[in-house]
Amino acid sequence: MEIQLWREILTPYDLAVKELIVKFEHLMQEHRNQGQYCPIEQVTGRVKTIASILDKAQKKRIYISEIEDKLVDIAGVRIICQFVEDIEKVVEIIRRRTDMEVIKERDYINHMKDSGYRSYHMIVHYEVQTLQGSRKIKVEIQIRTLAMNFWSTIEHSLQYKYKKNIPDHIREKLMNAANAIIALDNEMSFVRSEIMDAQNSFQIHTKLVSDILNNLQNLYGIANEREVLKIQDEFYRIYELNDIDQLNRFGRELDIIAEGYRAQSFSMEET
Ligand code: 0O2
Repeated sequence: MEIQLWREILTPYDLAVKELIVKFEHLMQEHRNQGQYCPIEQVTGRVKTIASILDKAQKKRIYISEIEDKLVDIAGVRIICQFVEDIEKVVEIIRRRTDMEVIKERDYINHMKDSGYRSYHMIVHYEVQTLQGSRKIKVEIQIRTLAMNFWSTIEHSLQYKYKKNIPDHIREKLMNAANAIIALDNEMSFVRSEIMDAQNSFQIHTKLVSDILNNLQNLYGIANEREVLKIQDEFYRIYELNDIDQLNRFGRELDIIAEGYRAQSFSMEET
């Protein structure tokens, strides 16, 4: 097949990957904005290279004409989580979405592959709009922890280096490492709630400070400057105390003051 034709075939796959990355990143942002813990730590994606598509097709004895139907990972999105428990949460989020239709799931988390590989795979149908109209694209979503991803990246590079024939002594080391990853993820699960609490309070603090600064900035336009400076100094004093309850109280009081000024400026506009 001509290279140009391949590019045309792969264009909607590229669009699907880009759109899905934007959507998952937006989901992360939404969690942050609401001061909620997000089960997604990082999202990446790629379209398989032509060489890799041909290689896989040859290995699986797939005709070129059947590639789009039978190769399910031409478009791939990878979602990295901090904790094993987050994987199930992400799977649920994907199952509930109406813009992705799950057509296959593979649980290599509870059913580790012989290589030691662990990850949760979901194949979804995702619709993109192209110049030629709408197209349903198959996308493979791989969901795994940071630790699983570390193992898989190293093992993938070794597969490449040894052309898929990794020597036995290295295989053994990789198996040991895979077991260590299981132990590490289990250990981390014990401290998950502690870490989530710490991250949550950090996010809540960041959102609170950002809301206060916004309110202060808006006050400059409508309130007496001397009074705003006084409120600002009070904010600095409370901020330095590093006490979330006091900061919360200050935020609520500032909301009431800002609301009062806004109401005043509206009534002045009306008269
Ligand atoms: P690449 O280079 O990442 O694209 P099947 O559905 O069983 O007929 P397939 O498509 O190989 O065959 O499915 P499987 O086993 O679920 O693998 C899909 C992808 O998962 C692979 O794509 C890898 O990305 C990843 N994967 C599966 N097994 C392993 C493994 O042992 N080690 C690592 N590092 N990754 C693995 P590709 O096309 O093989 O590779």
